[in-house]
Amino acid sequence: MTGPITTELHDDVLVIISNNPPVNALGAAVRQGLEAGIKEGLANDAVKAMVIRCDGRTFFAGADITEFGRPMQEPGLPTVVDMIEMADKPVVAAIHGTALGGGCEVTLGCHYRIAVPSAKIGTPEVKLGLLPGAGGTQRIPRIAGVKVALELTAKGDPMSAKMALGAGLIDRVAGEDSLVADAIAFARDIAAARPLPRAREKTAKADPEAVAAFKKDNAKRFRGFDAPAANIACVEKAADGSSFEEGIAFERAEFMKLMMGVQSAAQRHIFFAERQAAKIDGIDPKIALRPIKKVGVIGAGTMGGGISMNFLSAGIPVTIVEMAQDALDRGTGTIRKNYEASASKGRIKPEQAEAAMGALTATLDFAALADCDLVIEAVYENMDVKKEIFGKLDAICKPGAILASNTSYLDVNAIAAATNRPGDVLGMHFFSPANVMKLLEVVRGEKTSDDVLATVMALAKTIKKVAVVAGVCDGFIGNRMLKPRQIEAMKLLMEGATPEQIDRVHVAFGMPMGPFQMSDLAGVDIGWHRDPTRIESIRDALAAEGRWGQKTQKGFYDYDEKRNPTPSPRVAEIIEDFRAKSNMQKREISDEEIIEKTLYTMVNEGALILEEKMAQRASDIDVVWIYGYGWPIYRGGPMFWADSEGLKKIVAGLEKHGFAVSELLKSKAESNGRFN
Ligand code: T1G
Repeated sequence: MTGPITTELHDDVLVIISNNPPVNALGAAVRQGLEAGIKEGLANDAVKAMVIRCDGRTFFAGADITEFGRPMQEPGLPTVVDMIEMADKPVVAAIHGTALGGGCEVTLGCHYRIAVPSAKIGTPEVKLGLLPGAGGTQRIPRIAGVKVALELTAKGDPMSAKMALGAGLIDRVAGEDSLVADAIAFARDIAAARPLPRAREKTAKADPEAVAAFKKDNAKRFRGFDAPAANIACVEKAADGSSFEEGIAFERAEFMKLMMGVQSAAQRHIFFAERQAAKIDGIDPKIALRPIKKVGVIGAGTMGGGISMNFLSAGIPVTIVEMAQDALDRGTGTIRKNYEASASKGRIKPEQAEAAMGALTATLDFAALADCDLVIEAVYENMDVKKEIFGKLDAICKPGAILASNTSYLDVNAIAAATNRPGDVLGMHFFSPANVMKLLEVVRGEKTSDDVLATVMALAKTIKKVAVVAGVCDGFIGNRMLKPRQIEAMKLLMEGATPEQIDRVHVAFGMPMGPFQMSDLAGVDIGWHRDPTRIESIRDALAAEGRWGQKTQKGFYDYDEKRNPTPSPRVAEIIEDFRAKSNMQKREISDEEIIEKTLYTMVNEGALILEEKMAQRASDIDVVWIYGYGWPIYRGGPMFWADSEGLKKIVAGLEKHGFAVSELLKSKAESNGRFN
């Protein structure tokens, strides 16, 4: 046999092997090879049972997502799965790595399943805006029941081999290093067993209470998404007394609806965009990286503590430095509290928390950073302070150490110029809370060397961050686009909109919160000049009255003790005062105008970022906004969203309100182009 599938005859057991790196995706050649392999086993009388297994790091990790949107080549995956299930000889799935999506569905078509303890099994299609389209929504309920099926399909998180054994989704657990032998032995054990267990012949018991509870428990998580409801409907169909064929037809129809929809296109876009962001154009992916065995963090505040936890949790020792003992104690105390909280919630084992704390060295002695391979400065945003720190680091850190600033907008080139080793300097902009938010903007200075950049991008994966390369400009990528949004939102207040109207429009769009809710959370006083007598803006007026946001129980909203917001009459007065002083007339503001002024301007800024090469690609900008600001993933990020809205419409909206449109956006709109 040619192509990615080969077969091996072990006496009376035929082993069908896939070798399709990197993840044995079920592309056309694999499906064709599987079909041929099964036919070979059925045609050979010496074969009493078959095993399907994969070489490389994982069992089939799903359909080949790169094939979506292109004409499907026969045989389709449902056909292959049906063929396996209807075989009149037993077929055993030998599972390692991650049997996901179509890979899981191949196992469900098999009559028996054996997995190594470290294997994971699941149907994450919902994370791509889809559902298991090769019978998974009909077979899982029949094998494991409605409850398990809801969790696996509508939430999309995989389960361990142990849990899958408990749920009946696998029949045996193999030795971690003896899967092939154990699978062949298992196949021989059951070779004569009849009737062959076929999921399609089982019955799923309806469980309306479980469905209702599941919908209620996940209402917030599913808000705005189409796919979860479709998965739930398919699982209900499997248990409503319909025949397997009726269920499959229903699943197919629901799958095609999702596949043709913009949400799945958006979520598939982000799946690849996130992986593309890790690649640095123009740098050899095999470039030698600098070993990072020990990390130093300067500053034990909220950011320094959160940054330290990323490395400690990845098993990388951290030396954290502060200027004063009480600040150091507060910082390390917060780190310990965070780990203890995670352990008490069962997110990590107590011994993991202990190990992390054991790898933390806290000191007031700057010289302790001398043997660190990477030092991250996380002190407050003052250029003079940062220059002084980097000058000191230059003097004490060993040659080859990487020096990074966590600055969120200051000029990384100026910081690098404070050292004699600008090639070793770059920005690592973490998002608060740094131990939770997945986004890391890696800011490439003019002189940052390639291996330093590549080292930090690879390190980001180690600490489970989604990293995006940004150029040196005010606000890099994310905050640079946030700026026009916040400016336009404030202007709209002067023209007659209210904070709650603008926030409502953004939340309805799918953002986790609107501009003013975000200001109250982050702090209205951030960046304020602190002079209560100098009142030049609505924000100055709020800050001057101590309306600093949630932390003072009042900001753009008033808050009760549970931090529930209510519109503030005082804020309305302040806005009215400013409007009067500026001789502005209040007018009706439409929701559409709010979108045009706050989101179209963000897209325009994104286009300028691309023009100035401050981002490598439009999809990187999408990744920044999904992972740094909660942009709804089913809209694919600002640039993908603009493409789906139509760039001509974006340009028209900007011009209608007198905004200068970026050349790149204009030219793309004129040529019916897209950013992605
Ligand atoms: N199709 C095509 N390419 C894939 C792929 C897939 N399913 N999964 C991964 N890749 C590529 C990925 O783009 C990257 O490429 C490389 O493999 C390594 O991936 C009918 C319709 C398996 C847990 O959703 O979750 O089946 O960047 O960097 O961190 O019902 O990949 O190297 O060029 O992520 O070790 C359902 C998606 C599909 C699983 C491995 N399956 N994949 O993680 O490596 S829809 C999924 C993952 C479906 C059926 C339906 C992860 C992983 P490059 P990686 P990793």
